Order: sequence, then C-alpha cells, then structure tokens
Amino acid sequence: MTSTSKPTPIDIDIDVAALNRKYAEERDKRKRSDAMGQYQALEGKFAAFGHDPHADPQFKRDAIIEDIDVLIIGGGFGGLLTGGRLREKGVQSLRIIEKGADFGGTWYWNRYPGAACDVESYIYLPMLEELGYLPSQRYPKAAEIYAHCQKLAQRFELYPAAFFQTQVQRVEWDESRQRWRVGTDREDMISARYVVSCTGLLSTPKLPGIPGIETFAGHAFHTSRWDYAYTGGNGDGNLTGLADKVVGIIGTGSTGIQTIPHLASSAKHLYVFQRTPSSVDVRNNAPTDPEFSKSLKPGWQRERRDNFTTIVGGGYAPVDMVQDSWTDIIRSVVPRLVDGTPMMDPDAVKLAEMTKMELTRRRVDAIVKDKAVAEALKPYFNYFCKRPCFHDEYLDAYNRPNVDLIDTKGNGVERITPRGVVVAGQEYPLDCLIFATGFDFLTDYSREAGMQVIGTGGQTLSKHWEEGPRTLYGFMTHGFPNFFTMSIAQAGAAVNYVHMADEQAKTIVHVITECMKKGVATIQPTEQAENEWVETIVSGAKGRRAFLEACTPGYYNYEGKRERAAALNDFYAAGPMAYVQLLDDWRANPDLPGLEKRFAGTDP
Ligand code: N01
Repeated sequence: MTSTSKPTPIDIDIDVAALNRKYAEERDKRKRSDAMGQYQALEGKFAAFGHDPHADPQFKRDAIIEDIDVLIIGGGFGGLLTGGRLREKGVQSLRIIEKGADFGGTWYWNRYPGAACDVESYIYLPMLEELGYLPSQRYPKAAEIYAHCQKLAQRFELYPAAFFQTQVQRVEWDESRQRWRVGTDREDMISARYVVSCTGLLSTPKLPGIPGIETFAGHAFHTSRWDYAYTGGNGDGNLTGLADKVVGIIGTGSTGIQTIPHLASSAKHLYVFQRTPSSVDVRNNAPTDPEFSKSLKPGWQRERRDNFTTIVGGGYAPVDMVQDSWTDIIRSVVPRLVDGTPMMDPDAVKLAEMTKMELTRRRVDAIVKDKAVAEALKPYFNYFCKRPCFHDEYLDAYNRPNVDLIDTKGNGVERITPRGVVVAGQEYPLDCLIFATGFDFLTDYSREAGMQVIGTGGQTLSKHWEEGPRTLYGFMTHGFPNFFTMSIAQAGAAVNYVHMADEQAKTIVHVITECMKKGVATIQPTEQAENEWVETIVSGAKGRRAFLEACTPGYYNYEGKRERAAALNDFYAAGPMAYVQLLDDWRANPDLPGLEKRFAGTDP
C-alpha cells in the first residue's frame, strides 16, 4: 500500500507564467459565442441518428393499464440499484420502464469498439459481494459491464417488472388520488404511488452543428449507436467492414480515445478530426489476480469504494487501496504535507497540476514518432477542465501509416460536404463519418429525459426548474410529491458515478419504504428545506466558478459560457464522501427532517 501523505517529487522545470499564458491562449481560441448552442439534437432530419441498432424495430405489445406502488423510469445502474434495493425490502408492486431493449443504460447504448470503463471494476460494478462475482479484469470492457447489469436484473427479479422499448412521455400528479398518472409512447396508462426517475447522465447523444452536416452522402452514425452491420466486428474491434473504407471520426474525448485504436487497425484509412486533444495517461489494465480475489473479506467492496471516493474527492486516507492513475492524479495535483493535510498554497497546487500535465505531454513525445503530430496531440489546460483519459494504445495509433491526425487548431471542423469533411479549406473525402461528439449534460431535465412532469397545481418541472434544479439533497422537489430524480446536480459528484447512484438509491428506497411502513400517503420537501439546500449548493458553487471560467470550453463549463443554471446545477461542495455521510445521518433520523408528510386518510 502506498501512503498518500507524500507529494511525488518530480524534477521538472515549469514556467508557470508562460504556461498560464498558453492555457489562456488555447482557451480563447476555442471560445464561441454560440457555446452550448453549437450542438444539434438528434431530432427532425437527424432523428435517424438516434435509432436503436440493437432493438427489434418490429417489436409490439399491448398497452397496459395498471395501478402500482413504484414506477422506475430508466433501467441503467440508477434504476437497477433502486429496483434491487426495493426488492430487498420486499416491495413487489414495481414497474420499470426503459427506452432500450434491455437493462444496461449507458452500457446498453455504448457498445462501440473499445468501450470500457475507466474506473476500476471492483469499485464501479455495484453489488459484487451480493452477487458473489468478481470482474475478469481491472478495467472492464463494456460487454462485461452490460452483462453485469443483466445479472443484477435477474438476481432481483426485475425482468418481469420491465417494459422495454418504451418511452415515458408524461408524468402527472393526480391530487384526488394522490398518485402519479404516467403515459408512455405505447399508450400505457400507469397509476403509481411513487415515481423514481433514473434517466441517467450523459444519455442524450448530440451532434455538432457543423454547417452542411445534413448533406453528407456517405455512411454516418454517433458512437452511442454504433453500426456494426456496416463496420463488422464487435466491442473488441476487428471491424472487417472497414477494410476498404476511408473513415473519419470527429471527437477526441473519452469515447474517441477508446475507439480510435480499433478504427486505426481496421480502416483502409482513418482521419481523426481533432479540436482539443485530451490528456491521455497510462491505463495498465490487467486480469484479476486470483490472490486478490482470495484476499477479500466481507465488506471489502464498500471499503474500497469509499477509499477511492475519499482520495479522488480530494480527502485524505492513510492508504490508497486502488492505486491507479486516478488516485495518482490526485496525489500529484493535490500535494500534501507529511501529516496528510492538503497544501493550501495555491502556487504549490498550480505548480503540481502543471507538472502533472507536463508529464502527460512528455508521454506524447515518448510514444508519437512524428514531432509535428506529437505537438498537436499535447493538451494545454488545467487537468480537471476536461475528463482525464487513460489508454495504452491510443497515442500509438498515430504511428500507423494509414492514420492522419487533422488538427483543427481549436477551430473545429469547418464544413461537411456530400463527399467529406473540410478543415482549413481542404476537403477530406470519406466513405464513413463517425461522431464521437458526446452527450447533453445537465441542460433541461425534462428535455433530456424526454418527458413532461406536471406536479401539484399543474406546475411543470420545467417551469419550476426554469433557472436550474431546485431540490432537497438533489433528488426531491417541493410541489412534486412522491417523485424522485436521480442526478448529480445538487448532490454528491464523484468520479465513480455508480457510487453516488447507489447512495441515492439507498436513500430514495429508505424514504419510500418508511412511508409505506408508517402509512404516509405523500411526502415532499418543505419549501424551506428546499430553499436552504439550494442556498447551500449555490454558495458552494462560488468556489468553483473562477476555476471553470479559466478552463478551455467543454461540457464541464457549459462550453465556456456560463449559463444561469450553472450554480444551481452544481454539486455539494463539501465533496462526495461528505454527501454520503450527510445522507447516512439523515436516514438515521426517523423523522426524515425537511420532509412534509401527509398521512393516508387525511384530506389532500
Ligand atoms: O464526449 P465529449 P465523449 N469539431 O463531450 C469534439 C463519459 N465516458 O463521448 O474538446 C471538432 O467528452 C470535442 O472537442 P472539444 C465521460 O464522462 C466515459 O467522448 O469540445 N470536434 C470532443 O473532443 C466523458 O467525459 C468513458 O474541443 C468537435 C468530442 O467532440 C463523457 O462520457 C468512456 C466538434 C466530444 O467529447 C463524454 O465523452 C466514454 C467540432 N465541431 C465516455 N464538436 C469511460 O469510462 C465537438 N467536438 C472510459
């Protein structure tokens, strides 16, 4: 075990002032007045980009009319954990509605070649101890995670409760019955006492609004709807259908980084159109060591997961159990005094961050042979302005003769024509164009979830959240009784998203089952509790504002143009483990403070 108490001594000469200027220069090149408006939703003439390549388009079923206790919207980890924990508590009257044709959420949709999780499997895949399962490797491939989702659904008998290929369109509070009326695109009419909306993060794909995008006459798709019928192969690559194709890919974020090596080894020729290079650190994946498996004691997963979230959340733990590139970043970027206290000196922190980023750039030089290409692949921004990436084959792909990096120097692709992609006046003819251009992130909740939510007095959630979310602890809203939203907005945000989803699921299930036990018909936060929590979030957000504004544009900072909702969309500033503790303490209080309860039999 490595002690986290010592900063890593690295002897690198950093000119902080010069690098600050370079960071600002690179950021300013990328700032655009249309910011978030530069993207294109998958609707209208782009609707076909959103079609599900894994589902049976002929699927039909009769509409259902039913009365149930709990409706869960979404069958990803959020829905699975909520459903699983409800089942553990004996709740049988349950329905799960999912847009895809199976459970899995992110891992149902994202099956692109190379898709894998960048958080260690032993802490990312939930309920490993309950399922008696240990993943095959440290950083699991998408297929193994998707299979784990199905195992969870089987273990908790969630399949009989599931409606797949179904989209909830409207959720409306019926005051007279004190229940939610839920309508779907298959004309189901469901009446539910409780609704838990687990529609996920980064689940609505977006396209760039590049001029001419609709004119491209070749084959095109978004990475989250990978077209294996065209490319051949599978999640491990071997894309035989591309052997005679010239392929272009736009986007070099976490998705692009993982899929580009497979495109490089399969396509006749690959053009990578880059706007901003990502930081790409070592991956060091490895099969699960049987000795590790033997060493595990009951409760190990929670301990390991908490340890990781503590360290990566900037807190202190005497040992680093995971010891990977994530915890290494924090060790490097948040230097500590020998007793473990973080160094508060901003100059020391800045120097540490710049040193870490310089090491990332040196890694590019060590791997990429062509010096000009290497230079273009070097990231110049604060490490946490964008999601850090980890890959051991990505940079090497640029040493292949069939791969060209087309660096747009921060400008992005200029135009798309019927034949291909234009950058700096030069057209690159393509057979196939792949968009690794990401997903909506904390925009309008109802739009991202694809449904209208109407609470008491006919008010819509969109209207109540017009300026950004208003919640207690991120998942309950005044005026929307018995309605829960699973999200990171106004909640704990952790690198290991599933950790936070699990804590929210536990708490939501606790509230629901306590209400059932005590005969509470409706529950919602008081206006005062909601206002106080919103104030906690907004005042906490002030601390991150300057940092985000100095960042190069990306989805973390609303593409460089702060929106009114930004402060309200922020996370609990005390950190993810403080959020876990807060929820633990709150659940321990039988009064569920801050909630307004109405008992069954009392007038609405
Ligand atoms: O999407 P992104 P993603 N011309 O938004 C580029 C999670 N995830 O799907 O950086 C040219 O990060 C854009 O350029 P720029 C993870 O949380 C996790 O890759 O904006 N390029 C960028 O390169 C991640 O953060 C895992 O300048 C254009 C790319 O498109 C999140 O999902 C794996 C352009 C979009 O990158 C999203 O990742 C995958 C234009 N006009 C995803 N417009 C793991 O766990 C946009 N771009 C490993």
